[in-house]
Amino acid sequence: MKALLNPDVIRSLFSRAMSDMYRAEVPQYGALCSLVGQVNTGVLAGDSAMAQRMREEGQMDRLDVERHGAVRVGTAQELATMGRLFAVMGMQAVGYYDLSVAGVPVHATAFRPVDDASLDRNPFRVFTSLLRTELIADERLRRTAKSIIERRQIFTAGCLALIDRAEGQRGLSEDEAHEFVREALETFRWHAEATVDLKTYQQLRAAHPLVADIVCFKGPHINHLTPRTLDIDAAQAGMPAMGIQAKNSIEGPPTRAVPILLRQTSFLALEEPIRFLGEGGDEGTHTARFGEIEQRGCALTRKGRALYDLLLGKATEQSRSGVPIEQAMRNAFGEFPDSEAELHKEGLAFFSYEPNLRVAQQQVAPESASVFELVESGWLTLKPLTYEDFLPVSAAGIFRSNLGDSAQPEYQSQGNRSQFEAALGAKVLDEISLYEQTSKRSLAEALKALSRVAT
Ligand code: OOG
Ligand code: NI
Repeated sequence: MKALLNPDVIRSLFSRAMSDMYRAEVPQYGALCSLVGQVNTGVLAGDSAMAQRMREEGQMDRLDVERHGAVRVGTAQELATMGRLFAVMGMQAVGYYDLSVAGVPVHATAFRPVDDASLDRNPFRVFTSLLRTELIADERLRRTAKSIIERRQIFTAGCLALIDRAEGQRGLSEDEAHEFVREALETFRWHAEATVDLKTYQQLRAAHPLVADIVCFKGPHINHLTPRTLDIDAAQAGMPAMGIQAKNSIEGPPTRAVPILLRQTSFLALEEPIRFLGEGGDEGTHTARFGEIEQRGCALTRKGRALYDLLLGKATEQSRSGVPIEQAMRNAFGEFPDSEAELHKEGLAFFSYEPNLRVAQQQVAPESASVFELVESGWLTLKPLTYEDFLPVSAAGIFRSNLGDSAQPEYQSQGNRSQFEAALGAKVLDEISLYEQTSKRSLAEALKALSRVAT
């Protein structure tokens, strides 16, 4: 029997290859990566406790690897095959994101590793959106769009064959994995030639820039990659000096002592030359590709998430009445508790638990002690669980800032998770349940370790 690679290894090979391709294709992304590198070095030099913690947790050597990328597909078939392709790399569909509420005619999921060890080995995930053709109002245009995307094949024959093989033999050998990465990469490559004429492109673009982006090309080019920054405020402030045009504001919660969820910002998509079909080979441009950076904080419980959404709503309301959005966010989020102890006590955030065996040896915990008492008296140490997912309102902000047009249509639409799952051919996992399980497992193990000391 031939030896099969761990899917985490295939994911690392793939994200590396994707990063190399993107840096070569989008030089500005390379500049952003250098900026992030400088900012991260500065933060670590100034905060030796953080540097120490990251070294202990083995995070240093993965600091530079990309956290996520994004693609947009056109049909159920494309989404389902995308799901199978990512499964070869140990990535599953987590979360459902409805973007129609923000005037973007797609819904989405994130393909990502789910267990801690895999996230640790390589955190790469892909935010994957599916076009909702039913949101194209004009019926003739909708039919045009559908017939174009239904005719195309975005995966190479070699890639499809290797997905089949991986499913059949439950993995890939090293040679097969290298070939798979080469073939899979083709799907994500940029094409400077459109598959339609300029007029069709313009019509689809008028329906929504995203419709044109998804429909008019040979495949779903990777539209951004996102490294991790340790100080997103500094990175945002540093962009102009590097000649990088940053998006106006950082998406997500404001700066806090204890970071929560996800903060992200991007540089604006580049206007790139495109050749269109037709006699004269019309020339035009298209904006799709950009670079993004992210900073992750702790995962919130359902209660914490409800509070986040409530305060985000308040801030949005304030900003509609003229308060700058950053100020509005700071005003609203004053109400969100900002210490680990409070977040834990009020059940707003998820934590893992470390047993403190030295304390337990000196002083045995009373049988009846609650988890909070064990934390307060030092038997258990808290560690926030990192949020590994996305935020629909932030994602919509990232989409919008990169579409060029400021006016967004208002869709009379609800999310449609079951339609998305039918297209994918599988249910998406519930992200909050994943954090819940991790937290519970860690608590059970910590309590067991403490009780072993006690006996
Ligand atoms: C995806 C935008 C969403 C994020 O980080 O929230 C996203 C896209 O533009 O296709 O990547
Ligand atoms: Ni992104």
